Amino acid sequence: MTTKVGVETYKVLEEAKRVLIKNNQGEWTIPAGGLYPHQWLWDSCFISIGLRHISPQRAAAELQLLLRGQWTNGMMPHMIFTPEHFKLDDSSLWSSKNIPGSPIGLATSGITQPPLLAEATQRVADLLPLRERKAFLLTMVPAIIRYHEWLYRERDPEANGLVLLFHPWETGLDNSPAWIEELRKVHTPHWVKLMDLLAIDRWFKWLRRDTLRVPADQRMKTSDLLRLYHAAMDLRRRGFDATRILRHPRRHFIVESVSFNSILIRNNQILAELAESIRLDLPGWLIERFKLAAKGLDVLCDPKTGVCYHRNFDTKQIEEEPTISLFMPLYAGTLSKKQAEQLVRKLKDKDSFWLPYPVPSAPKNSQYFSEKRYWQGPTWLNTNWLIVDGLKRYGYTEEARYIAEKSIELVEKSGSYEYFSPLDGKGYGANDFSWTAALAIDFVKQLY
Ligand code: 2M8
Repeated sequence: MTTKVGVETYKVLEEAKRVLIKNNQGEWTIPAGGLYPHQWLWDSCFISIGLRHISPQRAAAELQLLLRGQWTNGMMPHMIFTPEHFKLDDSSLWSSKNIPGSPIGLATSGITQPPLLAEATQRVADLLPLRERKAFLLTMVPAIIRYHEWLYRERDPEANGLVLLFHPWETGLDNSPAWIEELRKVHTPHWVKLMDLLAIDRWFKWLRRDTLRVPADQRMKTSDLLRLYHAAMDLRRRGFDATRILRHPRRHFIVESVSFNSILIRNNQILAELAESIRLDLPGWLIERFKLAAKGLDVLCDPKTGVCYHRNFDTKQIEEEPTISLFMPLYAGTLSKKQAEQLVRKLKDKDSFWLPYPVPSAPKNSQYFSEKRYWQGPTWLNTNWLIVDGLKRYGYTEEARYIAEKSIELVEKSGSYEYFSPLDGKGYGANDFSWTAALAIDFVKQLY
């Protein structure tokens, strides 16, 4: 079968299946061999969304295994470490075993990632036979409720429905221009300043494991990576405890992110549906917070245009740095029809986002734009998936179809790369990347 843009979809399906089999670890999947040897939270959610078309049972296991990493306070860590791959920059950075409430006998990170568990759970459950579905939901839903409770209890100190993030890794969009700016403000110790001043970034290449596998011009600068480690070490020193971190907001990266909150809002809605389907009551205070969340997001948005930017928690300053996050409120479903229309117009602007292979992680006319550099320009299939889902729910079927077809075309043309040039579709980052493969399968299934 061929798509409108001439892609032979069966070839894409075969390629995607090969990648998922290659990265399969039994009951869970690594994002990619070498560079990403552990289990990541939102990767496993995206992976299960594609994997359910091959085996709903295996997709269910992928999500259930994530629950082994849940902390007693409800936090879902962004990484669960595989013991044989412990590296200096991995588990020792977090030392989770020293933190009360972390899972026993398992090393995890101490921060979270975009909360897509409810979405993934619902999609997988829909394809399971009735009896298995119920058992699956009975294990997943109470854990997801505890996770959303943690998010609103620990990360919404002003009880306004907007949750805070303490690290760019929590956003999933690590070096997105918006986060690099915020990070540089608070995590530039003297030694990093000196590195920048003397431009000796490349002397510290040995500290990195990513650039051993991927050319340096596709990743972030070493000094920025060191800032990320510095931020993580600061959080660890405070036991990842929100109360202690919020005591000195000026010293930490603390932001109200549009993309994370948008994903949370949609997942709140789905969680409420899931709980109802198994006759489980959500706590009253949580339902109230879900209602506030949509209004909370409005605080970050221009009511006329529907354009939303993140806010620095300490200064309460809205930072107008355009990135892929601009389009996440479409996924949240919180925009009025008029605002959505304006945002779609922005999406289709040929000088910024509507490039030959949309949607770039940063607009072409941004000073940060680089077609190869990680979250500063390349097109990623996971953000495309979220935008496509939002566009469809707002009735923009043509635009949604176009982005889905171009996403499938990327995989046919270049393979299952981690990210792609939005200009010519060339693949960059890790090859044989799991969520690219999984979401290509889902896009094919959505369209044909
Ligand atoms: C990237 O992030 C990790 C840290 O969490 C890294 O750079 O090592 C991001 O693209 C993130 O969104 C993704 O979940 C992770 C694994 O694919 O890689």
